[in-house]
Amino acid sequence: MDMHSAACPKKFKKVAGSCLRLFPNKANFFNAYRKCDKLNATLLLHKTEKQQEQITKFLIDNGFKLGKPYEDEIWIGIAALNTKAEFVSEHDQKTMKYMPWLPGEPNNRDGNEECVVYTNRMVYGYNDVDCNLKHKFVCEINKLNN
Ligand SMILES: [Ca+2]
Repeated sequence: MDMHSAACPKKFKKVAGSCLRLFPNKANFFNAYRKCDKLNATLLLHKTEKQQEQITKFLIDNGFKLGKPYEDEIWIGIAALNTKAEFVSEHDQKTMKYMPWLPGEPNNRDGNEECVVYTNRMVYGYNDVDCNLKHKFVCEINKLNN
């Protein structure tokens, strides 16, 4: 292996400049977040449309049935748990420049949707949902400056 290449930890796979690890067992947002944190990782974030495409391909290749709505949705590391109810990266509370919301989202249904999942309703994108729902998740370690 090239000494200059940023190797990923065991069980993580290098995708689009990040190391990703899939967790097929569903958990609520908080437990998923903690699980990633213990691995010095964060919940998945998309930084650009190109990176989103590469990661989506990786997810599909790894058995995620993202083509079917409401099945196999994946937690994204974005939440609006702050006092301003603003969607930010939960890890560092920074505003995300790239947030591919699905049409009509975020809609904060019943005033109870403060976390974000990656899902498919004809197109791939974000939906705000109840943080206590259980979903699969991906932990990410950022390796490259992008
Ligand atoms: Ca919603």
